[in-house]
Amino acid sequence: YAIHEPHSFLSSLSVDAQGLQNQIDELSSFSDSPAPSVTRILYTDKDVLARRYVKNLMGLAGLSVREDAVGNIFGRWDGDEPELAAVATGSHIDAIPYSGKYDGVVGVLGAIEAINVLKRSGFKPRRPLEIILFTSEEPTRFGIGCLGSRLLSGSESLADALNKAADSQNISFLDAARSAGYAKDVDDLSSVFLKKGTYSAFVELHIEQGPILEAEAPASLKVDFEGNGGHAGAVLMPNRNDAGLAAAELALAVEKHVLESGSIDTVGTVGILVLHPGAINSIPSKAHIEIDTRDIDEKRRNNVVEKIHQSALRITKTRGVKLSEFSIINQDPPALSSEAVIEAMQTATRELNLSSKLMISRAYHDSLFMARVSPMGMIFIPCYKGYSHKPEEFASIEDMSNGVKVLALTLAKLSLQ
Ligand code: HGY
Ligand code: MN
Ligand code: MN
Ligand code: MN
Repeated sequence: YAIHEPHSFLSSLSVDAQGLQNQIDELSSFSDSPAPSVTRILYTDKDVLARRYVKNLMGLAGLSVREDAVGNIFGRWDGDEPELAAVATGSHIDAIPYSGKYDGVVGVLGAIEAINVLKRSGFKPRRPLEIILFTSEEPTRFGIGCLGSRLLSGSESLADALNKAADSQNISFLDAARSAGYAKDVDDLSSVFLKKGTYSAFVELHIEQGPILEAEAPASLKVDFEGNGGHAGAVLMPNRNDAGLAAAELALAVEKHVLESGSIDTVGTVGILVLHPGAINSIPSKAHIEIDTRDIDEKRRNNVVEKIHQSALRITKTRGVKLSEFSIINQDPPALSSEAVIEAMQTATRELNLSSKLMISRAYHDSLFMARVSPMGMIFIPCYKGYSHKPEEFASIEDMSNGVKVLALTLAKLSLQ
C-alpha cells in the first residue's frame, strides 16, 4: 500500500482553488441575511438548500452519501479494504446570525476538494475515507453547540433532551427536523450514536478564529430573573425589583469573575439578553440571559461557573427578584488531539514544505466530541486578523489551498495505516 514516490505523488496534489472559492461563494448565497454576512440556522429553508448543494458536490466527487436521523450527512469513498474502520473528516455549514462564509464551510467544501485532489492524483485509499457534514455545530436554534457531533459521540442526555426541546418559536426539535426531511418516524435519537470503533481517526480543517493552542473547555448557562415590573414612571425606585437591571448586574458579574480568574485564558460574555415586555416605559418583569464562558483549564472554568451562580443568588436577595431559572446547558471538558494524528499532519505539512505550529483552539468544534470516539486532530488555516463570527471573516485562496493539500495528504497517510 505504498503511495507513489513521495515527490511525484506530492507534485500530483493539485487543488482546484478557484473552484473551491466559487463553491464557498455559492454556498454563502444560501443565507437569511444580506451579503457579505451569512445567517444559516438549523433546518431552515436556507439550511436545506445548503445541504442539498453539499450533497450534490459529494455525489460529483463519487462519494456514496447517507444521512442520519438528525441530518448528519456522510460522504464515503470505500478503500481497498472497505470493512476497515474509516478515516473521517468534516465540519459544519450552519452559521450564526450575521456571521461569515468560512467558519465550518472550509472544513466541508475543503474536505470534498481534498478527496478530489486524491482522486485526481490516482491515489487509492486502503481504509475508507468519509466526510461528515455535522448537523448544527452552532448553538443558535436549540441552545446547544455541536448537537450533531454530540449525538454521534453517544450523548444519552442530549438524545433525551432533544425529544422535549423546542426553539424560541416553540417549534419542537423533532418537528423542525421533520420539516427538513429528517427524523421520519424516529423518536429514539440514540439511533444516531456511532458504533464503537467506527473511525480510526478524525481530522477537521477549520479557519483559526484567533491564535493559541490546545482544546477548549466551553460552558453555556441560561438564567431567568423575574420581578413585578410596572409603570416606568409611576413606580418609585424603592418599590421596584427590576429584572432587567438584575440581569445587567449579573452580566457585569460574569466579566468580573472571568477577569478575577488570574488567567488570560478565561473568557466570558453574555450574547443574549431578552427583556419582557420590552417597552421603554415598562419596568422589565422578566429577563432572560445566556452566558458563554470558556477556559483551557477545566477547573478554572468550573470555578467561574460556580461564582456566576453565587452572584445570581446574591442578586436575587439584594434586588428582591426571583431566579426562575439557572441552568447549565453544557459544561464540556477540553479534548486533546491524538499524537498519531498530529504526527501525520506534521509530516504532511513538512513534505509539502509548509510551515506549521501547534495551536489551541479557543473556539469549540465538532472535533471536541469526535475526540470521544476516535483519535482526533485539527488543521487550522490563518484567517484575516483572526476575525470570525462576523461578516469580515476571510481566508485567502492560498491558505485554503494549502489547508486542503495538508488535509488530503494527512487523510492519505491515515488511510494507509
Ligand atoms: O462557539 C464556538 O466556539 C463555535 O464557533 N460554535
Ligand atoms: Mn462558529
Ligand atoms: Mn466552526
Ligand atoms: Mn429561560
